[in-house]
Amino acid sequence: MSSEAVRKVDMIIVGAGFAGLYQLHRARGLGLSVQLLEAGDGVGGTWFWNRYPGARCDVESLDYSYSFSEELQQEWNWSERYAPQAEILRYINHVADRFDLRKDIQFNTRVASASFDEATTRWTLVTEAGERFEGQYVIMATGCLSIPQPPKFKGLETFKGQWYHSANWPREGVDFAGKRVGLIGTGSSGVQMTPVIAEQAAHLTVFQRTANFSVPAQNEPLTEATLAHVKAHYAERRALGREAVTGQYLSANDKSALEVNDEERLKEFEFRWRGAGGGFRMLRAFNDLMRDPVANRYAGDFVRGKIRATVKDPAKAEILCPKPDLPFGTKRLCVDTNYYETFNRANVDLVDVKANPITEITPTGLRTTQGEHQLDAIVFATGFDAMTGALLAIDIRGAGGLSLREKWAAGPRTYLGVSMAGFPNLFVIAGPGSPSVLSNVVHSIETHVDWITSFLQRSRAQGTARIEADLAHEDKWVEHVNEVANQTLYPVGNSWYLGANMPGKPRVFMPYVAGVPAYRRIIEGVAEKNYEGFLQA
Ligand code: N01
Repeated sequence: MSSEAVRKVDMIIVGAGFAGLYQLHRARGLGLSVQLLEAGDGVGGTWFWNRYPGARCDVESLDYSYSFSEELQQEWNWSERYAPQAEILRYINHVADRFDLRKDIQFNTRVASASFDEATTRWTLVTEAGERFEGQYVIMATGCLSIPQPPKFKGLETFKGQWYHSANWPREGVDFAGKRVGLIGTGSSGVQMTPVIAEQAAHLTVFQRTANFSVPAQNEPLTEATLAHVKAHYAERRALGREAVTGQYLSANDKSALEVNDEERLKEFEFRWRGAGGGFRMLRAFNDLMRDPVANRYAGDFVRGKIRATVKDPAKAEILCPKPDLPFGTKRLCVDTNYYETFNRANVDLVDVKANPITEITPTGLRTTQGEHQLDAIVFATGFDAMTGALLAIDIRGAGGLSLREKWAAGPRTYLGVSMAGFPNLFVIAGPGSPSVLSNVVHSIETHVDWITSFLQRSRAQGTARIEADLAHEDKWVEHVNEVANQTLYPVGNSWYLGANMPGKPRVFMPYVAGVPAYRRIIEGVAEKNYEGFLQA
């Protein structure tokens, strides 16, 4: 397309991950013409970019999958409880083919700006290559963890070896055999990579700034019998997920950690650590882990006990134990396979870079305040500009030229996590102010897409050209999101949920913590009251 030509459609979707693809499918069902723009050269979003060794989902595959098509969920066979990245990418490619989605997707297209025209009530999006697209509706399906935080280390440009970021991994993979590898970052990405790189490399040094909590995934192959059973009862599983706080059914214990004796408490934690299936089940061990500091401390102490029992070198174990200023689960809980065990290997070292900060990258390695480490390769698992990064990377101008970057200068403000006052006809999927990253995000994506689609169907039937969140309702929602977050321990941990991982980013707790069922009842209530809080003209 020439840069002067404008492609006009009803809806423009940005991003071809789980959210964008499903929105495309649903919008077609409304009879809308749709153009989906995707920066990568394939579908998959997060799963397209994050190809680092050991990458897999921390939500079980049988839940982290679309529920909208019975045929799809019956025909697809997941191989493991937690699917590896390559398998999720195969799944999402299968979905794109099965529903014939590719013909409306333009790949290798990064959106640079989006501006709303009050006279026509339409948006114009301009790509980095200068192409223009015009649509009545814009759906930002840009993802919550899609803008990697670039490594900002003095001297990186002098490094003679290879360096990589977890979220921008070479497609052909990396062979670390015989190499001395340095890994910076111990969030979910670093924790998943550590055991795999340790097996390949001659030597691995993990540079840890903050010790995070990690729990065993208890991953295992899914047997034919398990698959057959789940498929026979899939509707029930999905229904349980809808009523679970995270959108994924994990049996929750409705007792306080304070109402049981030490023996019962330990038994419950042990059960969740190994017997019940591992992973996020630990967060559901008692009903007050994320609200009561004493209850939370019990969980933290339990995991610290496990670390000390697993890691043979007591000095390493102490470095790996999260400190009391990080309550259990307030940073995204890591879900691992053999993470702590890996530190018993002779070829793995651990460096505490909080005590001895990294001062610079050198041509042959990395220097901390304690000395130099010789490295052939450096892996940055240093995270993302989460939740707002992808939206603010685009110069979005709403009614009257209002800039989203200015509106969000002190932190994100949305109504219901899907819409922003001043930005008519533009919706965000799983945005800040919705359960999003605190939930099984595929479930939250389906909830948002279905809700947005119903709203558009109705507004088109009524001849409404412009839909916009009302500022007063938005303000109230932001207040509510903060209020419920402050009733929990979440804002205590210095996490990316708060923007605390990005120097200079406003400190605002971004996801909505009240849980998936509570949130869904709110948005359903809004819909029933003629989409209360939206100006419709
Ligand atoms: O990123 P992170 P991630 N010097 O921000 C450290 C999802 N995800 O890519 O804590 C030294 O969690 C930083 O240290 P600190 C999941 O939601 C899911 O691992 O800021 N260290 C931290 O240790 C996850 O939460 C899956 O002190 C530096 C690490 O880098 C989210 O993505 C898999 C540093 C960043 O951790 C992000 O995870 C992977 C510096 N200058 C990701 N800068 C699954 O489904 C940063 N760090 C399993």
